[in-house]
Amino acid sequence: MSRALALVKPDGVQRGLAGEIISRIERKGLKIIGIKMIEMNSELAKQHYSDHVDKPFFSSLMNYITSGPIIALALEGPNSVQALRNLMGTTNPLEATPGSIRGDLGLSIEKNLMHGSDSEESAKRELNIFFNKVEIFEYQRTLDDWIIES
Ligand code: IDP
Ligand code: MG
Repeated sequence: MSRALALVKPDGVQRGLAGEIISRIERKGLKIIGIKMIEMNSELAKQHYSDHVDKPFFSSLMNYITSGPIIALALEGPNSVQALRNLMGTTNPLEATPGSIRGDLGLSIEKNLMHGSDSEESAKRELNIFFNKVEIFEYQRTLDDWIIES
């Protein structure tokens, strides 16, 4: 079982698509083990996107991601990183597969609705940034035998 971080970015919240995005994550079978609305400050944003500090779009990304509330989700499931990345679609919504969240709902490479961890290693790092221990809930779902290989 692995864990991943998803964020509904400020445009997702503003456009009233948080429910749709979270619903798709739930319907896929990923288990929500943590959820909260926060507004990212520049310190948090820099920490989260530290890999992108040298990119030409970094300052624009900082403005965008701190421009309004986001919803952070801690997720669990078999290969949850891969499941989430496939559900989300590629970075540029214009190239994302129809059926994916970005492919169906977005047009902007920057305002692309959501974030999803890109590896197990970054998932661990990112979950530590957004959630502390008491905000993560470990519980059994009675339906899991129908969703997950035993
Ligand atoms: P990802 O969100 O699909 O993992 P990353 O390459 O990690 O994509 O980029 C982080 C975020 O930076 C993207 O989700 C998007 O909001 C923004 N971004 C990425 N590439 C560009 C670009 O070329 N122009 C503007 N913003 C970008
Ligand atoms: Mg990324």
